[in-house]
Amino acid sequence: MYLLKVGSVFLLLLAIKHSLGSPTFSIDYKTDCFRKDGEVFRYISGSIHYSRIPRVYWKDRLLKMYMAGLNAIQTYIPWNYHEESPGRYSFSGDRDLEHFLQLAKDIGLLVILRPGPYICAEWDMGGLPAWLLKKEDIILRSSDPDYIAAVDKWMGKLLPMMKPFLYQNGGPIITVQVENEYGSYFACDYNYLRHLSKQFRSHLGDDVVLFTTDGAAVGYLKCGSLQGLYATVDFGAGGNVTAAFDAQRQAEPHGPLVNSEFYTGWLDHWGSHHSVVPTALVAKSLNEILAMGANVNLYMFIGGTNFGYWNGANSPYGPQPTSYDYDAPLTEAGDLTEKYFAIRDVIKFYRKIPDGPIPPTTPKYAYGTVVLKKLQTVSDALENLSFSGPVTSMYPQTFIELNQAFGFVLYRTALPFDCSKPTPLSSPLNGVHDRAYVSVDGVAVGILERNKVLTINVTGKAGSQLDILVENMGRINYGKYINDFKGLVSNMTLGTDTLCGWTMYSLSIDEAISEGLLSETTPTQEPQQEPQPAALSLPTFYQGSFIIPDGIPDLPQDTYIKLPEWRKGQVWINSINVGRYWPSRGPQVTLFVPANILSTAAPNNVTVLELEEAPCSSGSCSVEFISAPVLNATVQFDHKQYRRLFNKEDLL
Ligand code: 6GJ
Repeated sequence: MYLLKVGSVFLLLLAIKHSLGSPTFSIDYKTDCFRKDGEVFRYISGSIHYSRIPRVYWKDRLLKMYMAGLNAIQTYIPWNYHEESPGRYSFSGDRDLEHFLQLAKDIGLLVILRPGPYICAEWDMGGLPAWLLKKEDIILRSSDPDYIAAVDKWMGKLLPMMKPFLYQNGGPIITVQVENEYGSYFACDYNYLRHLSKQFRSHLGDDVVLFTTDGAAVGYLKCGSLQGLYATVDFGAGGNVTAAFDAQRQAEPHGPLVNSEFYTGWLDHWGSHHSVVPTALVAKSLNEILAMGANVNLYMFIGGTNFGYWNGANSPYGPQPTSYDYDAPLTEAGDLTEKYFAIRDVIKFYRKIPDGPIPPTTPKYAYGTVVLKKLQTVSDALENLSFSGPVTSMYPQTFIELNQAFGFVLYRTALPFDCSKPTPLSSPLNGVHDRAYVSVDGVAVGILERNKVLTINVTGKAGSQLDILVENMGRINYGKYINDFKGLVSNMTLGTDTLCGWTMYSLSIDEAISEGLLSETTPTQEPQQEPQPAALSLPTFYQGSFIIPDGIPDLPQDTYIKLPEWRKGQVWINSINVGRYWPSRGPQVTLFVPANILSTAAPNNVTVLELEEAPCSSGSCSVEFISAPVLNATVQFDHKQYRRLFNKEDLL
């Protein structure tokens, strides 16, 4: 009886607010729907991650989503994208969240905001900043006091920025998600969820609709939902829609049906086949969902790109590629697809599609072949790459201990004894996180890889220099192993000896390239003979440039860079880190290069860090700019699916 009274009072207050003309958005438990300004409202939303799309393209993508018939968009806020070190915030340029929200509002799209603090999203450590791992035994996504202290500080910065954008305050944000699929996480810490709920309420007020999202199974909802947070579910195309919403009804007997993540495609991993979800399956399931009157968010509507080092990984260890195309209705480059129009045709049955032109697919330009020249190896450039200088210690330190979050660290020691015979260099505890390029006295000898290659044989003399360049390939973003330390996270052995006495160089490669600190190393002596194409070379920088003439209408245009015969590395264009390439493993072969990083006013510089073997000694030392992507090349490994495409219980 009491609850009924409270409910009626709440509705009365809402009605009063509404009658006074203030915008209202709420849940109506009597008629199992959302109400916007007092009227029944159902959202048809699409996920777009501003952190994966250049700012200059936000309006284009949002307009395409609006013209598809969506009335809302959903976006995550990656904490680590905005607070790369404690207390140092960035909200400008490509990180200008407020501008993104204003654009959505101006276009007529409402917003479903997902500020985490954990977001999963195939994003490094699920959006949590790596510096949280400074406390080695921190329990992430729990009531751990150090984690909570950092969360409170971050939410104390972010949520007051978001409050003016709430629908009730004249903004586009209609609902706010607390955490992310918490029911899939081992901790099941209700006090943590309660704390977050209290924090969100205290910063955002009592009117905003707060919700949770979990897999569509009671097992997930058990630890993922909380009184006061509206429980929603997620499930993909091809499943049993009724059963999935029955699961939601277990947690929410009344209120709107909501699928917060209707998977329109799926994620990729290096070494696995490119994921695709058939358009017909997506259209059929979407129609079922809409026919039930349910609210839905299509995850992803546009996936975009993991520029730089931002990709995440799945357990046991499978990093995701640079492209987050996701086989989504809009491609990574924002192109309209068959799936886009099929979804638009389904939505037409349920709401009026806006009239007017759909922004066209942007033209792509093939700038052709660009010849590169060898600059210097990482080892040659060490002085210019290691801004903080060498650190010495008995045993190897992790990236975080060396105050480094992303990229590469060089670990150096000396062979403690003669290895005239091939001697095993091992990481017995699988502690190479994640890939290591090994050389002895300046000669590349092999590659170690987490979970795959824990031992290689080396030869050399006592005192020979052993270099191990360790690459962070992305932190696990889902499950209990998200506290994913990087570097040599456990000791290395040579034969039966533990290697001690390390010198470590934290490499600031992006900064060094931006400051133009890389140069050509003139060889100390002419090579005795043409170097034979080795199976492996030292990690080496190459550089070239190309001109886009000014005065040509429509140039520069988007393009894709392809690195034929190159094996694995990182690419910078005009000092912008466009991401990782690994055509020797696939499935991604090309990297998206948005027009906004290209110039007609000066030569466009291309810098490549090739980690294994460039084609320069045996073939053409060049890269190509082409007009179409290649994301589904044959893969060199097809390991077991890192994360089952669909768990049985997810599909019920
Ligand atoms: C979500 O977890 C996550 O919330 N997710 C997927 N879920 C399928 C779960 C299978 C066990 S696939 C990709 C998305 C994103 O990671 C999203 O952030």
